[in-house]
Amino acid sequence: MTYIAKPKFHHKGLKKNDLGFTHRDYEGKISTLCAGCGHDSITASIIEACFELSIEPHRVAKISGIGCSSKTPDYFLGSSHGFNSVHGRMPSVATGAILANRNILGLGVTGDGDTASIGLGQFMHLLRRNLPFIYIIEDNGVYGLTKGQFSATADLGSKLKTGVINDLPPFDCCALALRCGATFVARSFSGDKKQLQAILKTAIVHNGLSVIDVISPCTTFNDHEGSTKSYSYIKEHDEILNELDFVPYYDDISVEIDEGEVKEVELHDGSKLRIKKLGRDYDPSNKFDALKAMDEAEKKGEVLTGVFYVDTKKPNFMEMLNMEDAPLATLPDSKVRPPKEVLDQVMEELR
Ligand SMILES: Cc1ncc(C[n+]2csc(CCOP(=O)(O)OP(=O)(O)O)c2C)c(N)n1
Ligand code: SF4
Ligand SMILES: [Mg+2]
Repeated sequence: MTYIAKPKFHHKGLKKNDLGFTHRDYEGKISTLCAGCGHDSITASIIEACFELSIEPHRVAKISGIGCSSKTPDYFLGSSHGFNSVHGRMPSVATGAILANRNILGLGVTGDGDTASIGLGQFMHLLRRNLPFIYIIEDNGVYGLTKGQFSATADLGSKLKTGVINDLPPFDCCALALRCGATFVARSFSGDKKQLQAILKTAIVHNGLSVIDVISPCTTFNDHEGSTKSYSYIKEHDEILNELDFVPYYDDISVEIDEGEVKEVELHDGSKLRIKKLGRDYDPSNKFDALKAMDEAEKKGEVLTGVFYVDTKKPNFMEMLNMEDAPLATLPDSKVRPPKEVLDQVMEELR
């Protein structure tokens, strides 16, 4: 039996989306994270993006690893499917889930430790596969849940609350994602809800792997002077690469566009991502421009945010595998199991 979420009974005054759902239908349990934690702002943006795009909650699978960040799927989309996996192993669980049911919208939430420390091997293989999946890294540069040790995204020279200085260079998850095959790569800041929501909405309709690295300050262990992932550091060093606006395909497009300043990227379902170029002539379809922009920002000590790269042409994992249109999970045994005679023949050959 398939469980289908239905709009709950709500006070008349609450705003509804096209499916009749209100914000409350996209909320989850009350967060148990520390007050001011950036992860809670990301949760709020996920709720808003799903509400505005009228996503059917029963069609979403939330998959995470272990960490404060990986706890957050409990705080949004309370009637969706959810799986809290093992530390650093979310990509393989997600790959299995999406392969089993290609109609599901896979939403992965993970941390910088989960991704770039223990989970680096799994992350790299996910990148090669272009699985249609949204991979959100809630990046605070520390292992928040285990009391704030440096993760592999902590910047060289950044300081822990205890005074310990990081003497190892970081992995840049966006640069890795670009190099290894992700077809949508973006960085945002938990405090910039407008930008983050536009990025999330685009990732939701993108038909391939979307990696979104969201700088998300840990107010308890990494929000002091000397940290490069604190609220004050990001506010001072944030350089916005492009101003984004997402237009769903079913909306009338009635926004004034200044041709000289806007680059429009059409996504698979006809939705459009409009990227307003600021200063430099940035082309999000050029991987080399993206790597160069990241490199330049790093040299200047800036945190570059925006959509770095979009490729709508590369086949996704399902297309590469030539899979049936019908989700595997819905196929009868007769279609997914070889008949007894074939199994007997295989056994015979192995004798
Ligand atoms: C196999 C395994 N190793 C280590 C741990 C301990 N552990 C739990 S969460 C975590 C780090 C979480 O850091 P991150 O992914 O950055 O999430 P955050 O808490 O910062 O959001 C560690 C090392 C574990 N649960 N399982
Ligand atoms: S320890 Fe840090 S990451 Fe974890 S909930 Fe608290 S503020 Fe957030
Ligand atoms: Mg972390």
